[in-house]
Amino acid sequence: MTPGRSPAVGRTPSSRPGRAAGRPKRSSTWRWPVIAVAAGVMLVGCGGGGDSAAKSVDPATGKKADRVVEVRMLPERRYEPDNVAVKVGETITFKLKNDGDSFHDVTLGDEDVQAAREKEMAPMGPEPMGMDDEANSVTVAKGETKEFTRTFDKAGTLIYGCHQPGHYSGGMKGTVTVS
Ligand SMILES: [Cu+2]
Repeated sequence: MTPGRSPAVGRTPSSRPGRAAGRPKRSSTWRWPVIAVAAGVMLVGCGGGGDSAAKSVDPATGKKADRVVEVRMLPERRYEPDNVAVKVGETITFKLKNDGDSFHDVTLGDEDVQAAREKEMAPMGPEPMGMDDEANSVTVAKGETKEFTRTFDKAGTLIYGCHQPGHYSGGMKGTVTVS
């Protein structure tokens, strides 16, 4: 989106938990048109810390969530649960609860999306850090909970992975099975 920028510029590591520093403007290969909308919704949600009503609608489809699925991030760098089964057409609000001892994040997408995110995070260094939320990536500080809502309109398997340093390669991932 901003050409010619070095990867490190504009990605403000937020040292304080819960603050989305800077503007979500990183490029993502995934669903470009909805990013602006999603970012707006997430920023609104971040301010109050409890405005889940604003986030229980999929910004891409306008559909209200059919149900809420809670996913916990554990200190041993795992998600609980690590598989979520949904029906085609269902809209799910994921409630992401960080019970770990550092930042964790969730990127939802296929293998390519995971690989791209891993590559994007690589230059950020070895320390866990907060990142601006995007349409398909949400970072959660320890002790905090965030939500995002997504409609699953195609059968198949998606992955949710954490791309804090070493987490994804260490197995911090889960699957959404859509059938
Ligand atoms: Cu993690």
